[in-house]
Order: sequence, then C-alpha cells, then structure tokens
Amino acid sequence: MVTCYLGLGANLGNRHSAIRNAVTEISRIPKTRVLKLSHLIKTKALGGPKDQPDFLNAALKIKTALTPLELLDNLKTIEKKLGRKKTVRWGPRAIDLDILFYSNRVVNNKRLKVPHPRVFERLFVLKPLIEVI
Ligand code: A4P
Ligand code: MG
Repeated sequence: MVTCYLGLGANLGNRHSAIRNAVTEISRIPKTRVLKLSHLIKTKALGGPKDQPDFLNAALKIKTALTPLELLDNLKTIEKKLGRKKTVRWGPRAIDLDILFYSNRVVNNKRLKVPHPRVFERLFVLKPLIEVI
C-alpha cells in the first residue's frame, strides 16, 4: 500500500454532497482505504468561463495498492457516476478528482501527470492538502 493525496473540487449542484459522495465512493475502490479528509473550503473559480459559481475544494489522504493508472480509472468512473459531464477545460463541474501525489512517484504519460502539474501554484489545493499530510 502507498500513501496518495487527492484533490477534490465541485462547483455545480449540491457541492457539499458531491464531495461527501465522492469520499464514500473512493472508500469503496478496491485495495484502497480513506485515511483523512480536510475541511471543505469555498474558493473563487480560477480560469475557465467568467462568472462560474464558487468551488468547494478539499483534499483526501488515502492508501492504495492500485497502480497510478488503475487509481485514475477508478476516479474517472466515480466522476461519471456522480454526474460529471465533459465541458470546456476548467469549466464548471459537478465533481473533479485529481491525483495530487502518489507516494513519491513521478508519473509522466499522456493520461496522467503526477505530481499534479498545477499543485504548487494553487492555494485552493495547497491549503486543504497541508491539513491532511
Ligand atoms: N490527468 C493528468 N494528470 C492527472 C492527475 N494527476 N489527476 C488527465 C487527474 N487527472 C489527470 O482532466 C483532464 C485529464 O487530465 C484527465 O482525463 C486525465 O487523464 P479533467 O478532470 O477531465 O479536466 P479538467 O479538470 O478541466 O482539466 P485539468 O487540466 O485537470 O484542470 P485542473 O488543473 O484540475 O483545474 N478553481 C477553483 N477555485 N477550484 C478548483 O478545483 N479546478 C480547476 C480545474 C480550474 N479552476 C478551479 C478548480
Ligand atoms: Mg481534473
């Protein structure tokens, strides 16, 4: 099992229940355990279309025996299940699940970049993250 940190974001519909439901679904991923959820913080949308609703952001510490790509596939399935629709880049979303760190591994392929490339420039990622480290 390795320790991973996930970033959670939602700015459509009931954002609280989107984050809560995502955590429940993540706890059901095979070979994976949820360790700690940060507070949920309200943040102004960065980038994307003007006038999108505020986000709720959170960070989650987990342990998993899945590979990085297996974990990504499971997160994408959960995003779909919770009503994520493909829209414009950085557009409003019911739920966004990002892998921030996967142990101390660096992954750089077409589908997955870890650490998440924008982790260090975003307070809405870093603030909840330091709570759960
Ligand atoms: N992908 C590559 N690396 C990763 C990773 N480490 N974790 C690929 C998850 N996915 C990763 O993502 C597009 C593709 O990135 C995935 O299919 C996966 O193969 P997406 O979630 O479908 O699209 P996206 O989120 O619109 O794009 P992106 O580039 O991931 O955006 P970001 O950087 O996640 O930014 N403002 C506030 N306040 N709060 C937010 O949470 N989020 C964004 C999205 C913009 N503004 C925000 C927030
Ligand atoms: Mg994303």
